[in-house]
Amino acid sequence: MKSKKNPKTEQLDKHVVDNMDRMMTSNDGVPIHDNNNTLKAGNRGPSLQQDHLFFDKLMHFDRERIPERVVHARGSGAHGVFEAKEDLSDITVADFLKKGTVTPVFVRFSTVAGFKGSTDLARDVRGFSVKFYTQEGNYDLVGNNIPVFFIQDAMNFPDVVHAVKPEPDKEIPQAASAHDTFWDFISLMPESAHMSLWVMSDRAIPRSLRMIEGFSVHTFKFVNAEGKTTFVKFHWKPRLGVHGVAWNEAQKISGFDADFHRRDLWDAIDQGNFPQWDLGVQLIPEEDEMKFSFDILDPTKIIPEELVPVKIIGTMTLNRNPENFFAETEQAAFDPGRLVPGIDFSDDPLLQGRIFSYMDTQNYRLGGPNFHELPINRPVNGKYNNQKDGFGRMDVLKGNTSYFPNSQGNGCPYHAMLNGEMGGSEGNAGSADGKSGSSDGKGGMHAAQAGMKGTQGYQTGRQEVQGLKVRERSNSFADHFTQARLFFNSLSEEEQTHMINAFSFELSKVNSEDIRKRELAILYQVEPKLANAIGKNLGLTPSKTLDELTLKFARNNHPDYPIKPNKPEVEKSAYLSMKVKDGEGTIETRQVAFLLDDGVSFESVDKVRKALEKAGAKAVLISSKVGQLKYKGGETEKIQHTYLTDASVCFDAFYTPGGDSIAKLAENPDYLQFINEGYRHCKVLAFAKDAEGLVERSFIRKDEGVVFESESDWLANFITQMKKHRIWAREMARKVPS
Ligand code: HDE
Repeated sequence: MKSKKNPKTEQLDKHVVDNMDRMMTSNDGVPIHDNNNTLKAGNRGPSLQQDHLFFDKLMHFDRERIPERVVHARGSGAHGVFEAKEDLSDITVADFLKKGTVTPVFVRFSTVAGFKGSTDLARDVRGFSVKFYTQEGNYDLVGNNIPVFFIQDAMNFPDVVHAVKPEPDKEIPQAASAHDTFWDFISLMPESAHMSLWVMSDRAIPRSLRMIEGFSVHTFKFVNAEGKTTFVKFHWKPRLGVHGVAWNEAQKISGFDADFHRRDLWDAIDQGNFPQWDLGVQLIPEEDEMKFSFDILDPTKIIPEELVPVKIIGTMTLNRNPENFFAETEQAAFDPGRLVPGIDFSDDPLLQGRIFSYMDTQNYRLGGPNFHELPINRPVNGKYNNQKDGFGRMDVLKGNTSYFPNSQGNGCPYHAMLNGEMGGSEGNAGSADGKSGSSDGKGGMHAAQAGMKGTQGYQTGRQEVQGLKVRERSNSFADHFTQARLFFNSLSEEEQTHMINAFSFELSKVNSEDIRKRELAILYQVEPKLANAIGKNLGLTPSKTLDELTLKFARNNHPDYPIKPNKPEVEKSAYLSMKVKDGEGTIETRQVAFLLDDGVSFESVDKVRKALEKAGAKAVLISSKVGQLKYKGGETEKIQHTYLTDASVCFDAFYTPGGDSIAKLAENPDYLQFINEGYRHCKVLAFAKDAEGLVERSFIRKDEGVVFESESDWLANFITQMKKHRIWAREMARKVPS
C-alpha cells in the first residue's frame, strides 16, 4: 500500500500493534499455550471458575461494541494532508491557512440516517468531516455534501432525526426517508423545503465519495490579528467532479455491494489514486452582513456563487487508509466546536446548538471525557492543562500541581502570549523547567509546541451583543421557497426529471394521503411545474395554498406567516447543476467492465485496455468463472470478477471485445442483462467489430453513447463519451427510465 507519512501518522504509528512474529499473550502479557480449550474438570467438563485466561478473553469480547453515532453512524475514513495555497494573513490568523503550510488531516464521510451496517447507497445526505491536526490544535470542519440544512434552529434537531430514522414501533425502514414520519415532519416545516429538494436530487446518491462536494453549511467567521471578523462559508470542490448514480442503480448497488462507497474510497487510496479536493471560501466583510435578500445566518440558505465567488485557498489530498477501522474511523470524535485561533462561530442558531451536542455525544459514545487522548483524536502539538483523571485516562501528568494559577509548578502550563507579552500573573513561565509543563524534561519550550511560539492563543472575534432574552425567530429567516426555486431552476432538464421521480417515489411510499397533499402544497409554493409533475404521478392535483396545519406550525415561528419575500439577487445559478459541461469531465479512476469469456481475442482486449488506462480509467475483466481466462491465442490471465458476482450497476462503462467469446455471450442472459442495464442507466457501451451484432439481442438503440469499432476514431470517441459521465439525452429521447 502506498502511503505518505506526516506528523499525525507518525504519532499514530507509535500506537500500532503488529501481531506478526509475536507469541500470543493475555491482556497482561502472560504467554498463552492453548487458545482453543477452556479449563475443565476432566476433558468432558464442567468448566472451572478459575479459568482466568478464558475470562480475560470473554470479558473483553463482551464489551467490544460502543454506541453507534446517533446520526452519521455509517462512515468511512482516510488520512491525508491539506496544503494552504493563498495568503489570507489580512483576514485570519489561522496558522494552518498560512500559505505553504501542510497540515495532516483525517476525514470521515458518512450517511446520516442509516445504522452502522446500512447500505452506502441510501438516498441521503453525506457527512464530510475533516479534522485538521494544526500546530495550534485540532480544527474540525464538520460539513455535509449538501450546502443547506432541513431546519433553522437546533431545538428541532432531535425531531427531524426522529422523523427520518426508522419508525419507533416497527423499526422500519432502514436508511430511507421514504416513509410517513419523515414526510409528515417535512410537510409541516416549510423551512425544510429547500433542503428537501437537494435530498431528492442526484446529490443524495453519489457515484463515489471522491465525487462529492463538501460545505460548512453555516457561515463562520475568520478573525484577524486586530480581532476584526470576516464572515466565511467553506466549500470543498472535488477534482474528479460531482457525480451521482441513477436511483434505480442505487437500489441495485445496495444489493450487489452495500459497501460500494467504502470499497471505492479504500481501493482508490490503496491503488495510489489519491482523491483531492480544493478548499474554497466565500468571504463576506462584517459590514455586508445585512446586504443580501436572505439572512447569512440562516442555514437553509446558500450564498449564490454569482453573488460571492468561491476563492480557492488550498488543496486536500487523501493518501493513506486507516490501519484499523475501530481505532481510527469509529473513535474519531468530530466537533464543530473545535476551533483554532483565527476561526470563530457566527450566531447561526443551528450552529450554536451544535457547539454543545458534539462534545456531549462524544462523552457518551466514547465513554468519558478522555476521548481527546485516543490516538486518532490527539493533537499533534500536544495538550497541556490541569484537567485530570476520569475513565480511561492515558496521560501520566507529572508534578504536584494541577491548578492555575500556581507558583509550585512554576506557573505552568502558562497562558499563550497576549500581544507579544506574557499574559496573566505567571510571568515567569517562559523559563519553564523540567519540573512542569516542559514534559520533555530538557527545560524550555516543548518541541511539539515550537510551532506555537508567539501565538496569541484562541481569541474570540470582537462582536457587540445586545437584546432581550427571547425564544423567537427572526423574520429574516421566513422566506422558505425562493432559494428552493433557485435550486430547481438551476438544474438541467434531466436533473429536474430525476427530482420529480425521486419525490414521486418517496411520496408513493407514504401511506397517508393527507401528508402527500400537504407536501405537494409546499412544492407548489416552490415551483408549480415541480408540484404538478409529481402530482400527476400520485394522481393528485396540488393545492395552490399551504395546508392549514403547515401554516399553524409556521406561525409558531413567524406569527404573520407567510411574509412577503425579498427579491432574490440570483434566480438561476450556474454552480448548482451536476451535469458535465461540454468539453469538460475526466474518466480518471472510472471502472470499465470488459465483458468477455474464454476464447476472447487478446489484441481486442489489450488495445482498449491500454487506451483507457492511459486516460486514467481502470479495465475490469468479467468472465463466466474466476481463475484463469483463456485467450483465443492461448494466453491466460487471472480473473477475479464474474457475471455471477458482479453487476452492471457497479461500473461506469462497458466494452465487449471480439474473438471466439461472442457466441457464448450471445447465449448468456447475464451478459445481456449487463449491457441492457448499462444502456438503461445511460452509460457508454463500446463493441468490438465482431461483437457489434450482439446489440441486436438487446434493447440497445444506437446513439452517441453506443460506440462501434467499425466507426472512425471509435476509441477516442469512447473516451470522449465517457467523460460526460452519463448520456442523459438517451433518457430524455427514449424515455429509458434510469
Ligand atoms: Fe451533526 N451531529 N448535528 N450536523 N453531524 C453529529 O455527533 C447535531 C448538523 C454532521 O463523522 C453527532 O459525533 C446537531 C449540520 C456530520 O463523526 C451529533 C445539529 C451538519 C456528522 C450531531 C446537527 C452536521 C455529524 C452524532 C443541529 C452539516 C458526523 C455523532 C443543531 C454542517 C461526524 C457525533 C463524524 C454528527 C448533532 C446538524 C454534520 C449528535 C444537534 C447542520 C458530518 O452530535
